[in-house]
Amino acid sequence: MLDKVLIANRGEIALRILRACKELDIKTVAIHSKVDANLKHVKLADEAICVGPNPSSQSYLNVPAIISAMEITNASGVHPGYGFLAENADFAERVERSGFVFIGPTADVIRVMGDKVAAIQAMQRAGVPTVPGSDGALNSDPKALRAAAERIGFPVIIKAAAGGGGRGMRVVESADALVNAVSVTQSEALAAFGDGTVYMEKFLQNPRHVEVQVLSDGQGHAVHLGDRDCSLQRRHQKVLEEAPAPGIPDAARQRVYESCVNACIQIGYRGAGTFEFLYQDNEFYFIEMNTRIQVEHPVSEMITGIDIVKEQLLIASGNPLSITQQDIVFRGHAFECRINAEDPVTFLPQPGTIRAYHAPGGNGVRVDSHIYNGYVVPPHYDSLIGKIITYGSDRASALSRMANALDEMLIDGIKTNIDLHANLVRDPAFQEGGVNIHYLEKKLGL
Ligand code: MV4
Repeated sequence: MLDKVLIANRGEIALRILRACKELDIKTVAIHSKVDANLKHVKLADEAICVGPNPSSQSYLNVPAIISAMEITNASGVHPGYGFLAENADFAERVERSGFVFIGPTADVIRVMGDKVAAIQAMQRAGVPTVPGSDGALNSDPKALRAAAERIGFPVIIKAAAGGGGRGMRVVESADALVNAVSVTQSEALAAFGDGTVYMEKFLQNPRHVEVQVLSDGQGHAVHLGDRDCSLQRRHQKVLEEAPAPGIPDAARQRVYESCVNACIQIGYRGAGTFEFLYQDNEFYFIEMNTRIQVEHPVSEMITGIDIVKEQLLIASGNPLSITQQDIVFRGHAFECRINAEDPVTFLPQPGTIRAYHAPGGNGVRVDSHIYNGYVVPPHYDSLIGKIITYGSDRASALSRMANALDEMLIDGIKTNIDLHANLVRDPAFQEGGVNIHYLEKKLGL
């Protein structure tokens, strides 16, 4: 078993990882920037090291400082959380070359999934359904571009291979705009990612974002933990998630689960991972794979009773998966509201001091947050300050618990999006279930 884990992250996920380590009797090392010395997990960790000044580039992304911290503390592994270095293949490689365990997949697998063209090709080989598209990278030959688009059918979307999460994409409605759109997306991708490779997919007009959570040990065993619907988003930032995705026929669901599990075994996937799909007209279309723990992992934990972070630590310690698919019982429904320190009108981050904090509670209510009275939300990082997760035996009861939990929660001193959530959970279309990726932005009048 891993004996000491360095937590290369901050905020709620760092605290989440610390709690999982404690349950497994693993010693913890917190790293932090200057301003983050008072984070809750820093206070609770066995050891803490300041790795640099406030900008992430000099602290949470400072690879030499983090590796040094592992050496100084004699840590055996590093948990990257989400964001920062979580999907940086070069970091994973340096960690392993320095003789430490990277809690996640191998650097090779991270690298394949970071290249969206390679990821799609790997999934196609493994039998995962993908969006009709260009079968690889595009060149700039106008004739070939036109032929590809006409085979796929307009509208199409041009995406950067090094992009993902909504960065570097352009929708093309007709043939006359195609060549220019490809060339502009190539230039933008080259400038943004240092890689101008682009590919083409059929543009799906009103899909839902449905993703499948997996656990795989890299030793031939893999399971899925069902799906999550993350369609409620604004500018590619998820706002509210739920598990399972409502209203999906069981046959389609089981087919896609099986393809994800097979893919994990085929690519030698190790750790927790997420297959992202667009879901439209009863069909799943793979778009990307995330090789990290995700913000919204708690909703899957609630409906399966499995602690995904503990499973990551067990897998990274070299244990074969102890759970089989038959052991996993899906029960009930869960929601997660992401609580952000942001202006409710402009959505701009609102750093500041928390003057009063009352967390909601009660049956089926979970709060994953690092905040406390007097905590200062710094301006340097993501505005997520916590998550409310509710569970119920059915969707309506989980949603009613969320409405009550949001009303109970009080955060004074900074602006938050709690009222937005309180409004959303009372929205008739959302209550009905199955709204698409455009619903929230339309509701907000964007
Ligand atoms: C798409 C799409 C429609 N058709 N691909 C945006 C984030 C990135 N992960 C993929 N994205 C999209 N890819 C095809 N072929 C629409 C989106 C998209 C989206 C996807 C998921 C969640 C929110 C979204 C918001 C706008 C566009």
